[in-house]
Amino acid sequence: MKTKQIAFVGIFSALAFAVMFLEIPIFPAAPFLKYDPSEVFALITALFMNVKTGAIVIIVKNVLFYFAKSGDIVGIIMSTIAGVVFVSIAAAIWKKRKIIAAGFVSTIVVTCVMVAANAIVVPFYFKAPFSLFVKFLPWIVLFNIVKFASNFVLACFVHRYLEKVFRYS
Ligand code: RBF
Repeated sequence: MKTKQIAFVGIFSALAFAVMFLEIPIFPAAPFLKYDPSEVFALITALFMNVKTGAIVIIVKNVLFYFAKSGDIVGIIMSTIAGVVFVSIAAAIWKKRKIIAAGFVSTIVVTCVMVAANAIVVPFYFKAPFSLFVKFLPWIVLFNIVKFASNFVLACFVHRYLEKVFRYS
């Protein structure tokens, strides 16, 4: 790892870790789905560095959060899967200068992946029949679309701001 890469991971993992404490359950019908904007900092890292470094930011902030607050390994694993999928796809397409496509494709793919992950995890997590997952399904779809579309738009603004800062520094 180069020095600049280490600095990026340190600063952006710390920022991502800090905002993860927000944990807003945006849909009361599915309170285990909690919104936070931490993926914004991982996506920014992936754009200024590379996809692998962005994924490292996701893993570092989630491991820190597991020990600092959550203690819920299932939630952390779900958050890590979603974060890595979102950042990898969004950054890869963004780098081909297709920013609108990056937002749409990453949000749709991460939503599909998380529907599949929830289909496996929800019955075990709540020790309930598969029908509970079906009940939660509309909220899972809506949550992932709202969360990742919002975080993508936020990342666009932060990225534009940082590009100016880095240009004049
Ligand atoms: N996070 C997501 O971004 N998308 C999901 O679909 C998702 N599903 C989850 C399912 C379960 C059963 C749990 C416990 C967590 C899930 N999470 C998901 C993570 C959650 O929103 C939150 O980020 C973590 O619990 C850490 O606060």
